[in-house]
Amino acid sequence: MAQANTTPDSATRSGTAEHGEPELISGGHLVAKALKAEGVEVIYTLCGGHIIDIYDGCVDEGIDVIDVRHEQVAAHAADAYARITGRPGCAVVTAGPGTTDAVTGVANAFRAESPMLLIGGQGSLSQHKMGSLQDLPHVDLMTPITKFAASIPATERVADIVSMAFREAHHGSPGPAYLEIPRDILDAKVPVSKARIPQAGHYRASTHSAGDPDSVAKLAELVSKAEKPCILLGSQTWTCRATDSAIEFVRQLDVPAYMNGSGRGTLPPGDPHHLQLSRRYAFQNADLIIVVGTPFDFRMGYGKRLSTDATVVQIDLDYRTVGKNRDIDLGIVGDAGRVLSAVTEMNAGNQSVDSAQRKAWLEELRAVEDEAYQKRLPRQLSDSTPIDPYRLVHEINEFLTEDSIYIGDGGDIVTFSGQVVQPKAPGHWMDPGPLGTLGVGVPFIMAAKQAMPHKEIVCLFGDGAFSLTGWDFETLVRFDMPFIGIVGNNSSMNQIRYGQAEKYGVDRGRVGNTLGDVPFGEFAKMLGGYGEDVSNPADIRPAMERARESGKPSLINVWVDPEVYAPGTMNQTMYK
Ligand SMILES: Cc1ncc(C[n+]2csc(CCOP(=O)(O)OP(=O)(O)O)c2C)c(N)n1
Repeated sequence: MAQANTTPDSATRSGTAEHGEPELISGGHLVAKALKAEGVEVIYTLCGGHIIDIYDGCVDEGIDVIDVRHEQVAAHAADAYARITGRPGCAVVTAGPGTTDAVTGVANAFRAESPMLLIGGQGSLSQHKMGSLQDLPHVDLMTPITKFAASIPATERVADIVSMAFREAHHGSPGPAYLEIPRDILDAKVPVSKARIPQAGHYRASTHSAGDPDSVAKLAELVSKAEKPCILLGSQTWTCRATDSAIEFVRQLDVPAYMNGSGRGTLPPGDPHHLQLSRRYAFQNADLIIVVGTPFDFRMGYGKRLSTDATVVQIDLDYRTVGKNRDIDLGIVGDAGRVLSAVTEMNAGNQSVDSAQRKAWLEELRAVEDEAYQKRLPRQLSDSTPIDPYRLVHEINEFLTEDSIYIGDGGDIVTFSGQVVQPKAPGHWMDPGPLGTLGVGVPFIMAAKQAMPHKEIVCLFGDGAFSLTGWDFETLVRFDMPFIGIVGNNSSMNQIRYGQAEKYGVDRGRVGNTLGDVPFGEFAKMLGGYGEDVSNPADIRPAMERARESGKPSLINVWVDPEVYAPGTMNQTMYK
């Protein structure tokens, strides 16, 4: 894979001490040193005169520079890099339009609790409020969608404030931070001795808090006494890297598990405790429901889908999430891994867990699960043309290996995949998160391939979603980042079309959501990738195999039936 398109200079630009002069360092080089201390290995960027000194610093620090074609892509890639690596992702954009272009990516990271840092340029402080090129109130713009937004007032403070941003980004549930650096502050050189340059591992504390011990003990008791418990492993299961603790918990205490968001893949498909299609039933019939690291937001019907008779326990990194929208019986603010491990340990050898009862409960859920699966199976195996979206997502699920990171970027087509595609390993499922942003696919691929070059990346796009950020397919070609892309092409924004047609009738329901018949395989070829067009269900798998073999960024354009919709779209579940 092509790494940074930069070559380190042999001489450091930080200013060599000569003739007794103090060693000098510029703001951009201080940024790079602070990024390096945090373990940031790459920045995503689109250039501008306000920020070039940061690139120069990155050259010295050996930080890769991935230059993209739209700042939204840079910000989404930084978000994805943070999710995949557990280290902050960083995007660097120029002042004004560069920063406003990045807003969507930062907003997405905010709702997804992803600790990315956006660094943006600004006109020189010496021209403050004079109408300098690309001047905007960036900090005001960013404040509501970040955990921390600030302007850096002095070159000496640059690295210090970058490390402050990282502290803030990791506090409680993680999230994005934004720093504006005026051009003269970035370019100025100051004596190294006057700048605080925080050293790796010496400027922030571990955030793995264990939760209130009394509450943890209470949870251990509830689990041991429950007859029909279940657990929902949400995104923070992955954020906290709590997957091993979660697996131990469900296996040792015999608790059926459901997964959502980045928590998908915590248990492998086929695991006796891995359940998916019986969730609604479990939430109605369980006597104990443990919700880990996911809010009672629209994805949970704001908590309304949980039986009012069940004992509900919520574990979250953020105190503001616990008990929000729905009453709970027990709340624990803490790290999912620490809490679950403590509960497992407290119950080790506990005889009060009635294994026969648990077995019967698991069998009850498995029967519900199997019935739902059998009902859907004919659609998954359908040979009809145009292709049933269920068949497409079934083929993708069969195609994934333990080393495939799956990314979903689209509307209805991705709703289908949410029902059928099961990642085979923890951290191998990526979606935008609760902001539901279309266009994350290409940048998420970029970050996943950069962070995990040995992994295979498989991305399912809607044709609408791909079109938002698709030009950065070229960036994937330029940096030699192979992946298998599948476009579920229905020439429409179908998820919106359904609700419109229901409300206004079929003809009026077509307004504003109809796309052209774009053969995206040709688009991939035009930009130097691999592409194919598929209209027959039997050709899906061989086309994906050829894309895998090609070793190139690829798009398999699959024409799917525009007249069928996923159940979630038909129920308009997302608005309820
Ligand atoms: C950036 C952004 N703009 C608009 C929307 C609203 N939206 C949700 S689903 C959808 C349709 C997506 O179409 P496509 O990706 O082709 O998938 P399909 O629903 O057709 O399967 C739209 C426009 C959104 N979620 N994100």
